[in-house]
Amino acid sequence: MKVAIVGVSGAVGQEFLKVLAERDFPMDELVIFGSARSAGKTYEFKGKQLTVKELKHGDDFKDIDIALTSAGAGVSKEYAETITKHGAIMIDNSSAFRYDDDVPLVVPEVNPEDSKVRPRNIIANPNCSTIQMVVALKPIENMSKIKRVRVATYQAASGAGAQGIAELEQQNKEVVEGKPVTVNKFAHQLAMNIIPHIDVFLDNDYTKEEMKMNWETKKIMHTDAEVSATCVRIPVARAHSEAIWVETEGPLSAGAVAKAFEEFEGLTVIDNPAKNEYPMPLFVSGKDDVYVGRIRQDVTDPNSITFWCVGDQIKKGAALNAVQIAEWLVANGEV
Ligand code: 2RA
Repeated sequence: MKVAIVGVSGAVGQEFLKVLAERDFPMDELVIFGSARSAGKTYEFKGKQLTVKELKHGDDFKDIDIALTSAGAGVSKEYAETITKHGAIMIDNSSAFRYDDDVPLVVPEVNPEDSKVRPRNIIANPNCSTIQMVVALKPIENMSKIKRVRVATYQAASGAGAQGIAELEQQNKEVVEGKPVTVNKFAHQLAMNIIPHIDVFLDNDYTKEEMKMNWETKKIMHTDAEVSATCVRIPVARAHSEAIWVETEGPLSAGAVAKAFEEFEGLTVIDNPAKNEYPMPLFVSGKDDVYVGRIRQDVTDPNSITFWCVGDQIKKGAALNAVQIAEWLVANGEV
């Protein structure tokens, strides 16, 4: 088994290295690729130094079985053919192929079987805000069909990559030192602020980030349930939080939903209001599971449940989900 990482110098690329090592992913060799700028750099993997190879068109992926790619949609589109032409399965973290009918969009806890049908040898990793939400929606859908979802997100700087985290750190320092604040990556100053704007605005006045939660949920869960999202960037380093309202066809009690969450693979429940215990991004950062809490009946509707959901954006929202797809392929003889 030979695995490649494409875009190894980015925040998700670096997390691929950590997650593959942490989970002792079964492989004989790991090859790491990056841009011309990253080529020649070295990164440690399980005590060995690996050197970044420049991503080029050619036959470098000839013996690769699985390629984990996270170098942006443009790079994914340009190199998909190079990566897959000899049979490598490309698990792509970008938005390049998510909405293509012949590319499965997979969250292993929700729709692992979709990975089997991949005519182009590409499997897409969903957007981070969608991944953590559908892990929590699935056990609800298993009990009563979901009719509608409303969600407000509180997304960490890490969603904008390593530069996003660096910009937040720099702004925090500048604010403390009373200096003018540098703004590059985000539309406005993020430190001491929140920004109700992630990705571009679309014709319907939602942002693309918000519509991704609608489109991707339908594709992953094979549902026609509509999702209305408001996506907000907050000055937190690396875990996304979401307030979620779910309307189901039949009534569900908060207790039954909490039990279903507890029993569901990939979810951890922290829900003890009496002790001020609920998931928070500071404590979920670096964790594998999606955390849920504040589970309660919606006072406006007996057929609705509302809860709070936090997931590490770089881990479950990106690198870990992709590696779990790879693990599923291995475990099911798909590779
Ligand atoms: C963000 N969802 O948080 C994006 C990253 N994929 O900006």
